[in-house]
Amino acid sequence: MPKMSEEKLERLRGLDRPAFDFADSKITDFFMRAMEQGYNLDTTGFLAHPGFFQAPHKKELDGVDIAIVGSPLDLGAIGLAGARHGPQAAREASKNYGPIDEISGNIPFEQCSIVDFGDVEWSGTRLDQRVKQDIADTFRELSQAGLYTLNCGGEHTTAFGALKGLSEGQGHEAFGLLHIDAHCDTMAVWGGDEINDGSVFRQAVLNGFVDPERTVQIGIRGRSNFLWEFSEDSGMTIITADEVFEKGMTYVIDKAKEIIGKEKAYLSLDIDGIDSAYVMGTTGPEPFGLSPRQVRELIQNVRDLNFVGADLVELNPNRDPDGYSSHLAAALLWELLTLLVCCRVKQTGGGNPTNWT
Ligand SMILES: [Mn+2]
Repeated sequence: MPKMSEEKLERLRGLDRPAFDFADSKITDFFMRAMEQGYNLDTTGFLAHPGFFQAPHKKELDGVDIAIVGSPLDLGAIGLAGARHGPQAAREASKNYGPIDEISGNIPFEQCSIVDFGDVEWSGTRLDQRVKQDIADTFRELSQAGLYTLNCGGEHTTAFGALKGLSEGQGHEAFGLLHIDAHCDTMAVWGGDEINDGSVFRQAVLNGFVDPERTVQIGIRGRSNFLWEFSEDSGMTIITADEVFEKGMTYVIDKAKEIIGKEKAYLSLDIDGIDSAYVMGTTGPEPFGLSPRQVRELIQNVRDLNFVGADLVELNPNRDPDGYSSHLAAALLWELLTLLVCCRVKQTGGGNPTNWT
């Protein structure tokens, strides 16, 4: 093997810079500022800020742009229990994500004040009390304070509480909905619970939180398609997983934008929308679904819409012994957070950095 010339070695040694002395000074500035406040690049040990993406855990909302909230609930999950452990598993995995928005090169924590609000606190054991009261009250408070919200479930039923709170906090707004899922979740009341993780969006429409004509449901497939008549009857647009593969992502993205439009919207990501070959750590895994790249592409290409809230639901760590589903969930939560930051910055102009102290 030929020896490297002294000149070449000299040139290469000249490229060796100290840690955090990046050519892009805004990255250096971020690390200098955030690390002084306890943000840590080495996430293996005890962290000063153990919240989502090391966002500061705060309850006071003054000056805050975006709150990430955990909803540890699985009482209304049809199928497997365990999604109540989703928020904590996603938090743990999220420590390894951030701080850069890969598309713009911006740092969300420098653009917006982001907090981990913690988990919704339960006032009792009943499902409808937790959803219609505890979750809804939490999100109404955040919405009335003008915040955008990112909910981490928990079962999909938690989205009903988040939508109720956001809608009521904003003068009973009916949101457009970008819904990624294997299932439409618009079934009829079955048994005792009016709202469960199979009926969330029928109930969200019937309560006026979601406009079905501004709703698109993407990735639908599987054994239970006979349950989703309400989606078609109410005017929702369904794009099945097969159609996504046949028509391609450009078609899906254009269609979603056309249907949702520029009014306020909500993005709900059920992680079972992704193929069970990638995600078995979920309540109702389904094969023949979307790839993680397709879901990421979709989230990254709707930044010009007007999302005021989003969620990632149905992560079930009990079915995720190797932690892969949690790892992917955290990566997708980061994409959802950057989406909300982009939408927020369009409204506020940005320039409101996160403070950890
Ligand atoms: Mn669902």
